[in-house]
Amino acid sequence: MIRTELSRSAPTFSRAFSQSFTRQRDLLPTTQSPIVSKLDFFNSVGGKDKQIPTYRLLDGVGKPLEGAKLPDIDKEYAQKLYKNMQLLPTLDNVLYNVQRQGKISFYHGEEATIIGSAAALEKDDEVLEQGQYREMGVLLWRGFTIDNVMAQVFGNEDDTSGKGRQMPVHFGSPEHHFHTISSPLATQIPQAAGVAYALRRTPSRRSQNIAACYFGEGAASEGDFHAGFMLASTIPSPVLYIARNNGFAISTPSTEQYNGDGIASRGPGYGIDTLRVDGNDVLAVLSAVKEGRRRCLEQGRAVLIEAMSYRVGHHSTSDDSFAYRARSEVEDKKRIDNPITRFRLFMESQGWWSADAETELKARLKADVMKAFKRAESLKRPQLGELFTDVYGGQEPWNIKEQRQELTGLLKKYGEIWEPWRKELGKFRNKGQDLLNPQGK
Ligand SMILES: Cc1ncc(C[n+]2csc(CCOP(=O)(O)OP(=O)(O)O)c2C)c(N)n1
Ligand SMILES: [Mg+2]
Repeated sequence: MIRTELSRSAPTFSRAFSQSFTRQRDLLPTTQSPIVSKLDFFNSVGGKDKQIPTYRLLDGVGKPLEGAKLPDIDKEYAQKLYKNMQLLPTLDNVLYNVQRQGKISFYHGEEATIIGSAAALEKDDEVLEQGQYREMGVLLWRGFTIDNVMAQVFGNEDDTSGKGRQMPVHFGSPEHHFHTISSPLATQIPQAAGVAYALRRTPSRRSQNIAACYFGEGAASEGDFHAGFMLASTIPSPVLYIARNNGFAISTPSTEQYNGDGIASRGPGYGIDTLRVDGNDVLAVLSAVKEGRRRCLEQGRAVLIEAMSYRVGHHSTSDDSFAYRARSEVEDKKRIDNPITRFRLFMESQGWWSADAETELKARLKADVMKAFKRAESLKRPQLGELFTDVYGGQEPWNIKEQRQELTGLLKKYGEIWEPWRKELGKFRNKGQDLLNPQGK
């Protein structure tokens, strides 16, 4: 309409000029966004009223979907995946029943997401995970032992993660490229973008390694999520974000956590390649994370995978989830869609697993975990003076020196004569003598 009026009111314009004017005017500045004339709000990246689909290979009873391209795995590899998946609930159960350290968090229900992704990463990819917990399976897959786990949980002298100075299940291991966990949620998301950028700038690791960053759908509500995604989006670097959407952030259900289509819908907003995967299907997670990793390296850019699952266990030992969800809901999920059962049924259908193997595995894992538990319990805590080592790199600063002196003074005053202190000191290697008598005289 306007065009017609314009050409009528400007009869001296040449035809060529008028056409180019029209073309330019039909484009928006700085975008190739197609122009439509229908007033149509949308709230889904999948198109009108559609939800983002979920990638899956095995159905609920372990049968491959029609057209599913299964990853190329053999019997040994499948058994390794399965054993690692089974180890997580075994550790859960033992720690749950015997825990005396306050808060320990659990894994029930997310074994496929954790082990499937662990298996898809290279062992020297840098892993950053959510404050506190659920990705211990990645460490175990990489060779961190059950003894290592127990030493950290008990904070004994064998604890290589933090010499007994961290909260339980706050693991870390430079040897396993596993960055030490810190409690505040989502802090690892911008850090992972930075780690990936550092990888890109390190010639020996560029195009070789990625940073893999796990977080829950609850953590994705933190400001750090957006800061991290912005950084990863605008400063391209190979970071693979794995969002575990397990339906809950402690007692907050995901229905109250966001109003969009999960976490996956946010990826395209940041220009990040995104996939939603069935987090209870270990083979689908394995394939998805392998492909995500490949894309990260090939494009040198961030990728987002949202793994859909359900947190079957309580949030932690300090949570009773039946206060905010029905016991029957949990029982139903356990029965209908159990990631371990699903994979076991698949293995059985391949002739790779049997009832006898199952009984033997469960008994062996339980015995291994109990043995490590008893050993960890019997060990001393590190020397008390370790409290002050490795706090900072380089020269020890004055405040640490001052604190050591203060504690030594208190030990001299109360260590021998006050029963609660005497008793407590007995739990440490050398009973505080490394501070009281550093020369060993
Ligand atoms: C910044 C911050 N806020 C609150 C908490 C307390 N907190 C610990 S775990 C958790 C829930 C996290 O939920 P989600 O991210 O979905 O992970 P999930 O526990 O389901 O694996 C909360 C709120 C925290 N650790 N850090
Ligand atoms: Mg959650």
